[in-house]
Amino acid sequence: MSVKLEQRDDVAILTLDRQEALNALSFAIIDEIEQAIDKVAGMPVRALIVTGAGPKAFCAGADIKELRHRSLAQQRAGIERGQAVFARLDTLKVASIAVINGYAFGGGLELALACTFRLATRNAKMGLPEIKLGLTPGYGGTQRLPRVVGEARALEMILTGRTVDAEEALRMGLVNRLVDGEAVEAGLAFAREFTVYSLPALNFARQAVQRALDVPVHEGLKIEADLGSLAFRTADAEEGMAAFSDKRKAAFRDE
Ligand code: CO8
Repeated sequence: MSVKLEQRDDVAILTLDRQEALNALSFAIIDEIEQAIDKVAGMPVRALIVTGAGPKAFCAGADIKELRHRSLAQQRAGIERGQAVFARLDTLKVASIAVINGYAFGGGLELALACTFRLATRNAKMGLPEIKLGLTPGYGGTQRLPRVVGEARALEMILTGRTVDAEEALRMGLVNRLVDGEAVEAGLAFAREFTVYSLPALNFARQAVQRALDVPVHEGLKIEADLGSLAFRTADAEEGMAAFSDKRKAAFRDE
């Protein structure tokens, strides 16, 4: 197995481990990622960390050696399959954190873009170099990158295929933070900043923000009103407001 799944406290950790190919995404690994996401959906966790094994790479992208000599129909099916698997990260019941600990190219960066948050170690290097292969991004990069960094920066990265280092990625908002030390520990520390809160409230907030970029503002505000009202009806909202009044720490129960 090239995808490892473990649980540390209340956080699931998915690690790509195919170090001889810099954790490149073979079609078999795409299947394994899907199986791991299925398992995470049934685990008692409050966040998912996605990272790469070894000192060099988060993930060097689709397995280029597998891509050659495929029919057009196979290529289209492969693209749609990868898109569908990565889309499951978006809709997973818990937020996901990509800890980019080295190279994240092509499908590797697209995997990170499908996560809720991205952290990068200082040696991280990112890019969508498909253009250099005569290809274009196929696992969501053309859609998610402009939503994260804006159209002009996304077009620059996609049309030039250039590599962005960790500092530049932070400046352009491609990653949320740069982290030092061990990747999983850094991801766990970040996760603890939100896993203490009510899962229903976290999910309502995440859904509202995710849908913001797909609908006009007036519709987005309706979504905000709907989800905000649902949050207000939860026992956790009652507990949170009571705890504020009582000057104590809230004890959320995800209800
Ligand atoms: N696929 C297959 N093997 C890879 C890949 C890859 N993407 N990246 C690295 N490897 C392999 C190398 O072939 C090498 O194996 P070997 O020792 O057997 O020759 C091993 O990993 C180590 O790699 P390098 O020796 O190249 O290591 P360096 O440190 O010199 O370079 C780089 C690291 C810069 C990351 C370099 O390996 C590189 O440029 N890799 C390719 C990056 C890339 O172009 N990624 C985009 C791929 S296309 C894509 O992701 C499209 C997504 C959507 C497609 C939809 C398909 C259905």
